[in-house]
Amino acid sequence: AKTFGINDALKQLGIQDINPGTSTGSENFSSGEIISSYSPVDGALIGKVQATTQEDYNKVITTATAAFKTWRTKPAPLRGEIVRQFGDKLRELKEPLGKLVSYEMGKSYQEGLGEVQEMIDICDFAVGLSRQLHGLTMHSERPGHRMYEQYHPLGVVGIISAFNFPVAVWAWNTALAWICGDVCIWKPSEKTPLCGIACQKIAADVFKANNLPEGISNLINGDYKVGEFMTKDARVPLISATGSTRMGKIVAQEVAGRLGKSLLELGGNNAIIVTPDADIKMTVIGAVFGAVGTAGQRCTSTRRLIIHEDIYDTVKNAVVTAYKQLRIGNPLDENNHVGPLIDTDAVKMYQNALTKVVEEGGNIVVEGGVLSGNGYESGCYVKPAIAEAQPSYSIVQHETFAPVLYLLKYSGDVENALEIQNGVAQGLSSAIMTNNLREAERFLSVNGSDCGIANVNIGTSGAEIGGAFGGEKETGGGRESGSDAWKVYMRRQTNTINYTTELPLAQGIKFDL
Ligand code: UN1
Repeated sequence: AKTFGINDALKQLGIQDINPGTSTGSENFSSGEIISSYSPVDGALIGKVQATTQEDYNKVITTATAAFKTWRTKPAPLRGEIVRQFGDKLRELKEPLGKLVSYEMGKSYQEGLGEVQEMIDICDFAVGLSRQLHGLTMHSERPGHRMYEQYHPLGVVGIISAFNFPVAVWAWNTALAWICGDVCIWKPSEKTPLCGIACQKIAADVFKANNLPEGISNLINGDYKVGEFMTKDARVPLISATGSTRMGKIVAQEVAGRLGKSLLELGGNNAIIVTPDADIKMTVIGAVFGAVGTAGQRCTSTRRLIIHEDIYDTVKNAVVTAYKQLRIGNPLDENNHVGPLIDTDAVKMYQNALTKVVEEGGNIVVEGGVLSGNGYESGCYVKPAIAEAQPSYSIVQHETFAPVLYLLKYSGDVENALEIQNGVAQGLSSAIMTNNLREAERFLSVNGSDCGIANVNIGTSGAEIGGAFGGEKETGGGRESGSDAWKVYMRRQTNTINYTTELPLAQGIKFDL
């Protein structure tokens, strides 16, 4: 049963029963296998997408490579104007697209809308940036010489995105890549292929309306093997990949093997440190949203609460009480806080984590479990769980993409909490809850958090697009979205110009002929 206006949303977005999953813009084709997209919300078949074969991909890369030659010559502010129009279309279609995100992925409608808002925000950011792709001017050591640097478009950018942010992560990459003069080939997750179809249609309409060639925005579909068409292809100078650390290691090695560039956004194991000076009310909101929002399937989800022993029981009781108010159910129903996991495989991983933490000696304080019965027929709805654990447990060291929160206790100085926080392989997001200036600054200092994102009195998830997004260690080191993340989508060129009639050599070298 497709409820909550889903049928209308699909119609508005141009989703068919069977959709060709390969596209260079207005041209849509595909000769691969059929991928069926089932909603985790109610288990219903939403639609089908035909996957991309190697032959289909060859057509795409040829078209994209040709389009790049035209697109790169358009002035950057003009490219910005196209992205502005794309952002306007997203504003028009925010509700249906937000609904599709919610229905196909399972996050709450509010979060679906929030995801589309991130797309709109990055478009606005990219439009401004299209007039600010600045390089530096340097002073030459030689008389009568000028030296400066410029940023040129890179080429075809391959984007591999995950199911959990089925539209925003593509937009972060593609909006910047477009204003930088690149063309993009996107492989969305095979778990959320219809979100990809919808976005590609919106982009294609804009390019067509502006009489721009096929191949500036391209879509391919399928599993990791389809991603490999790009990772192995030297015609794709940059691969931006979001997903598991396991996937990232494979992509990194493949791309490095041909000396390509990769931008990796991989797993997180994000913690909030709660010190004796924390505001408990704020801590509870930040921690609970961080742990159960998107059913714990954000790479920035809060996995660990590192609580000082003096306030441990207070914080634990407050969080447990908050969990009792959580309503789990259809994410399109705005009365619910927590929707389903993406599929039943994710449910198994969630169950394994709960078994494992108990085996390792953990103590469950909020019981988990899979929900069944009316409204839960898809088998993907689970109860957010909390376990008291030790930092060293292997399951605590591991990222489980589900709403399982571990409570860890520390004593003494914030130093000890930092050691626990940094003592994992991942390094994406981190937070401290404190009103103590010394603790906050210590957390942000050179020997503080080792993560790409470090927040004070905010949770670990829900980053704004204006900052560079990404993390260290096994998170992969990439940065996308705001700040100067655009630079990865361009090639830098250093130019030295001699406007004299002499040819002095640098470093004072004499070479008289
Ligand atoms: C992700 O989970 O892959 O910071 C991205 C956040 C969101 C993006 C998450 N703005 O939680």
